[in-house]
Amino acid sequence: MPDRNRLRLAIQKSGRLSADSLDLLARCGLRLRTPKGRLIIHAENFPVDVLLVRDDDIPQLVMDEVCDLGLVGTNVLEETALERHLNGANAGYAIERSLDFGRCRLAIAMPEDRPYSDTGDLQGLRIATSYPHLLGRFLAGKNVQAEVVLLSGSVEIAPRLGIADVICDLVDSGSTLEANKLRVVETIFRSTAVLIRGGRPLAPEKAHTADILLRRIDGVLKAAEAKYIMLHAPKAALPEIKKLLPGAENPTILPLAGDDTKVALHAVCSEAVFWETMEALKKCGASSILILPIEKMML
Ligand code: PRT
Ligand code: ZN
Repeated sequence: MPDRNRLRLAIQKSGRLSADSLDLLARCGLRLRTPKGRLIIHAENFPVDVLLVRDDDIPQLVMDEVCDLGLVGTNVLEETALERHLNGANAGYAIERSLDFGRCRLAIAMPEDRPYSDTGDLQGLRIATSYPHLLGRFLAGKNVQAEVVLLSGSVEIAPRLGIADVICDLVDSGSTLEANKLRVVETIFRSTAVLIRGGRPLAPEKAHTADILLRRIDGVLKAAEAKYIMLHAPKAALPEIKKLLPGAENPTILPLAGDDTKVALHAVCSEAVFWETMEALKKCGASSILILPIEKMML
């Protein structure tokens, strides 16, 4: 019998989001052993069961309340929601957190040698895509009539095969497009991985577990950007040095043994510390500047 109080979380079984999803859960302290071939993993030290599924199935598993939470790209989420709205199915969900992986954009791309000036040039063309609803919404918004050719994969070869004139597909680095002599002419959607829950509130026991998980995710996300900075500084330069520290509140100032003119400064910077910042600190007289990663953070 499944334990009704355990939270069910769907993640991608195998693909671009899998490693980052498992990594996030591990950073949140969930002990997940992943035996090969298993479709469900019971966290050993936390009341969460993780379902390993295709990313396309994640929104509907959450919207149909088979799972309480899901980790999925907003591209798949929005496409599914549009489709379910059209079919009159329940499309309720809430985005609990935006995550720092799975970034890409859904873009219309044309053969490099084809001229393009604006969306009017898409009129009457055949556009191959796996995202008919996101594309349809974009075209309708621009008053463009085009034929949508539905393909489930390898969309980028459609123009070469002669089954479409242009494509609408996910782009990350752009190298797939380049290899197929295509160029982006319109970005229609920007996507990132998100943690979602269904439209209805969770039962109290599960809501409590979800709250703990969300707070841990917040800690992981904050720690990813944050850095711990340590440096030595002349006392006189402190006001200027403090102004240079990105997003630091109330640094700790410690005396330096054997030197009355200098102090040690320790601070948590909530934003990334770039080389330029370090160079500016050095110019103000700072020395022995150390920037350390932060593994976990709870404010
Ligand atoms: O089997 P399953 O259905 O679970 O996996 P899948 O093959 O449908 O999806 P997968 O693993 O390829 O992608 C999962 C999710 O990762 C997507 O839904 C997006 O949210 C996100 N993501 C981020 C991407 C990309 N970047 C991406 N670049 N998904 C796909 N691509 C593909 C794109 O379709 C194109 O073929 O990568 C190619 C382009 O990459 P670049 O770097 O050459 O531009
Ligand atoms: Zn998929």
